[in-house]
Amino acid sequence: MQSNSVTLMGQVCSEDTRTGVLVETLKRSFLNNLFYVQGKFPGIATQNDYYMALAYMVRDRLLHRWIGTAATYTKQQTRTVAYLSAEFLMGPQLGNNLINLGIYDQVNQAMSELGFNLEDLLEQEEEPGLGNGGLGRLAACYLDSMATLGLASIGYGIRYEFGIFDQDIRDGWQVERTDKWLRYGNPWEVERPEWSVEVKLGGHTEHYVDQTGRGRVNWIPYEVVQGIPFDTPILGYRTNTANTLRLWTAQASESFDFDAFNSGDYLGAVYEKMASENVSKVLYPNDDVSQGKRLRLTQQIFFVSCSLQDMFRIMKAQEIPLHQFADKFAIQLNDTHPAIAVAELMRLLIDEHSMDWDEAWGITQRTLSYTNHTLLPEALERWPIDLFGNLLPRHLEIIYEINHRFLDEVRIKFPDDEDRISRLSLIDESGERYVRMAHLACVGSHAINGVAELHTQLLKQDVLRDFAEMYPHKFSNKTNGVTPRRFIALSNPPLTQLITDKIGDRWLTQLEDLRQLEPYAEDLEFQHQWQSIKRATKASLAAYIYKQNGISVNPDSMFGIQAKRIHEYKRQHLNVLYIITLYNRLKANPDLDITPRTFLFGGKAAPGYFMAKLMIKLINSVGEVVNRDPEVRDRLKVVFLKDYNVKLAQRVYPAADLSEQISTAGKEASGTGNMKFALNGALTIGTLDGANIEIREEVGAENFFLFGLTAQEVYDLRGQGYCPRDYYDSNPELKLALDRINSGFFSHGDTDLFKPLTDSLIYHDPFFLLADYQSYIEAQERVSQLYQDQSAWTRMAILNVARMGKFSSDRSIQDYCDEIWHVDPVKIELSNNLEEFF
Ligand code: GLG
Repeated sequence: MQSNSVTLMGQVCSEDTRTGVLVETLKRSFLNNLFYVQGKFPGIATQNDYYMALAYMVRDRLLHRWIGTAATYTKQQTRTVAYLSAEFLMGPQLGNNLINLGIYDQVNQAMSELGFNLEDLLEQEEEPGLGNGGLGRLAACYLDSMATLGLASIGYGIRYEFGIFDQDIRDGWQVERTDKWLRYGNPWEVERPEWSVEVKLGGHTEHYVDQTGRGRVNWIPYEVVQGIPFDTPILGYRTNTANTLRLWTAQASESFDFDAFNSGDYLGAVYEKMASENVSKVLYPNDDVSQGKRLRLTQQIFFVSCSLQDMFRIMKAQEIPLHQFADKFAIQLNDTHPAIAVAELMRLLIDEHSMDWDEAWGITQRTLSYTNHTLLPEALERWPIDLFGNLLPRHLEIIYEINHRFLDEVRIKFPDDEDRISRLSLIDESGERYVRMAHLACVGSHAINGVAELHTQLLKQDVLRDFAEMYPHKFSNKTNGVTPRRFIALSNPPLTQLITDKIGDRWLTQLEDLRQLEPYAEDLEFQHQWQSIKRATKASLAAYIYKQNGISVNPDSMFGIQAKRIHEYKRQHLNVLYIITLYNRLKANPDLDITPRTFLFGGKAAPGYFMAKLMIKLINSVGEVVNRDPEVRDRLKVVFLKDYNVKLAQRVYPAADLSEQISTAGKEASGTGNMKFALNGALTIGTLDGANIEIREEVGAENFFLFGLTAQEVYDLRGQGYCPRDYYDSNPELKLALDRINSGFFSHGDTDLFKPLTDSLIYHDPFFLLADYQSYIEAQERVSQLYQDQSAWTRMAILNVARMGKFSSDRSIQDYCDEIWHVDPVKIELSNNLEEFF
């Protein structure tokens, strides 16, 4: 048989015939779903009905792989990675599944033959915004890579009814609206009520000795919440593997409040039931800050306990003895949000499965590993002892016992060092007493990692220094990565095609192959194609901006984009200071020859973060003045794109010329947007922070716009007593920019509006904007200069893409496999014979 022909019903036929048959089958299956699942016909069907019919059609095609995968894992009792994360920022599923199934083009054809536009239907999907930003999106990229590499894995998390809020902008301010993402149903999930579990909360413990003389503990909870799993298939790219994302929904337990019902307090009992359901109601909208709220801790124990109990169920179903738990599962804790797993796994093994302490502790440590995602002190989770003991009395006892044994170990290694003991203790006793979750995670895990080289180094040097001295062997670095399937193949089809035409399509799973593009960097013909793709994606973003914001931007201007959560450490306001500086120059000299620029921002601020919200207002206020000033003559435009989410991100990355990665050195653990921009051919202006450092190493210093203090210099300057006011006084352009804000120029004469922001900069400047200002301005000047030479710019952009291979999440996951999880890929053979399952 020739490679481009296949056997169909006993006949050898051409690829074309096969495609034709597939397209016909797809059309039929789409219509079947519209009629028999949605119960609609074209006369009354809505756009959403069509989306749903298409989604179900695709899901039908997934199920075969999903079932085949589960059957293989069950039969082979496969070692499995359990990725525990409070957030999974998955993004829309339909397009990605089409890409991974390899039927995007055929579905496109089928839809257009039926008179639909596939892109419109893709647009219809409401994305599950079950995460805040980088951490949740990383979890999603990792699921994609694990499935693509053929690794058995389950993602465990919470099925929040309300994900991250939708962001509106009114009068330049952020306004939050609830995200009712489940409103029209979710075609990708399957409810599994038969695998529900119960989670105990509150109450007290009773200690007693059983008949065998063994000390035992009985935990009598105040309430019990039920967790119901909802499964979503996670398809690998062009493989048979389809893993599972299992998210838990909280429901009132049926077994529990019979007392209340029986005592006649019917409404009271129903009310209590409703309260349990709040557990999975809403995602906490804070990125990199811990809030210390009881409901948050409840969410954590809820999903961790549900997930661990689910693993016990799987062990039992596969008849694997419990002492082999660490051989069956490798559990990765995505930050400290699931760190309670240390105590919960101990509790399940000891209290519920009668294992002795030492064996249980050995299993716990061998099973768990912990990823830290931040150095910011305000992000480190600590729980007041009272709150903790009140909600989790048994866990607190277990933590005390872990701590007792751990501190004895410390005393042996570091005799007579009481300071060290109090620094390392799982309990912070310096004032009000707290449980330190990062310490719990460090003690209970066999591996601890940071997410970029610098971050890991700073962890060892600073935040987790005592642990690094105690357990040096536990520490390693795992630099983040992103999936090229969603962030190039799906979001940038023309670039994907151009690359594939030159080097074949293996790069989508072997991203290092992009190196083969290097020789084309100088090729004028190739540069030209590259430029026209960039121009087209910019034009399409410009059309979107016009529709959303009513602002017309010039696709031939340079698009510089800063899209990420709004945070002082990420320094969106440094970018604004540059915009004002350029504006001031134009006002002083209207004929100044500058590179026309469009400054784009996107990102949400935590609803309680006043300064971040003020930064959004500042961006919009500056935009309002600059965009309308006739003297600017369209050479500067400032746009705030509202409601930045995965869907919008996929539009934004391909259209960027310049990627703004300008955090204060030593603050951004890694960043992953930096990778997505560079992979789509944007050049980076950035500090030596997080993964920027490694990106610069890979692409070459000459192809990266560096500025600013190093982490060490920031540290030293802070130590010497940093005085931002000196920079303000001595730099006329900086002074002018800040004074313009303060004068009320951007705020209809209101001189108070931005004062909190400018005062903070001039008198405190915790993130060293003023110290980095001049260096940033100079780097931006180099950017503008280079942009004038389109061929040189494009050459650099091509080299950037060609050298970004390291930043595939496939590489990150391979590192986790080799150095932490020790799991191997599993081949999934699909059979068409359903009988085989019996
Ligand atoms: C964190 C960090 C980011 C990091 C991400 C994924 O702030 O720098 O890239 O996790 O590791 N809270 C986050 O988003």
